[in-house]
Amino acid sequence: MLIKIINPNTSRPMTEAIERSARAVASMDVVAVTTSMGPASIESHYDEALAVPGVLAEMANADGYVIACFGDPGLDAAREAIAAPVLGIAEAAFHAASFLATRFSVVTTLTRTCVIAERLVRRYGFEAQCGGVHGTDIPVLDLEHGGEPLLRKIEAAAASALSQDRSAAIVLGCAGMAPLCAQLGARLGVPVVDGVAAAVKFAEALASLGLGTSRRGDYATPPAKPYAGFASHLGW
Ligand code: 5HY
Repeated sequence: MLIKIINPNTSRPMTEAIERSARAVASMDVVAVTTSMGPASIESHYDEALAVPGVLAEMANADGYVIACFGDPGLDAAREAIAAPVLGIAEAAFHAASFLATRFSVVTTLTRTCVIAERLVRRYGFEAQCGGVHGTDIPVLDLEHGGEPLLRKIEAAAASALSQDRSAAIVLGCAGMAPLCAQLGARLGVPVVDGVAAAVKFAEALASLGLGTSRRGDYATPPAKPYAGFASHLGW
């Protein structure tokens, strides 16, 4: 069985980092792909909107899918598009963290994206478990360079989130933070959840159970119709 991980931004180095993190935990075959269209990084509502067609164009030829951007862009549309299980890294990380602590905090990139994560917390029903979403104002693509100063900045933000929110686990709010997960966990002494790894394991679990997205109700295949312009090849 194959799990396909889709990086909704067009950064190949970030896709490679995502694939390394996924391979480190996967039991099934995994492949990470970079979308052929969209923003270099996703740090706004506008970026997120323009990332979705690229995600949908990749929904084929796998037994499970992971959308590797913390806004879970296009998750519902992707679940309509294909019967195989589709996991967003934010939703997967929230579920994983909720098994590990009664309250968790999210540490993400630009403060302006915190509202996107806060909306997902509400949408997925984790208001009671999520103590807060905290920005570090680290641009997404800066994560590709890694390094001690960046690690220290995220560690400091996580440490203050734990005390401010009285939480006991950290959710990393960007796929680009996946390579830092183990080091942060060792330094903070609490569970640190990387959504890429969590989503890969949940996708494997569902695929191995032979379970996929329901074809009944709102996730049923969309009604057939012509699509124009750049979407012409995305129609039914
Ligand atoms: C991500 N952006 O995981 C999100 C993180 C964010 O390009 N990959 C991106 O800041 O929302």
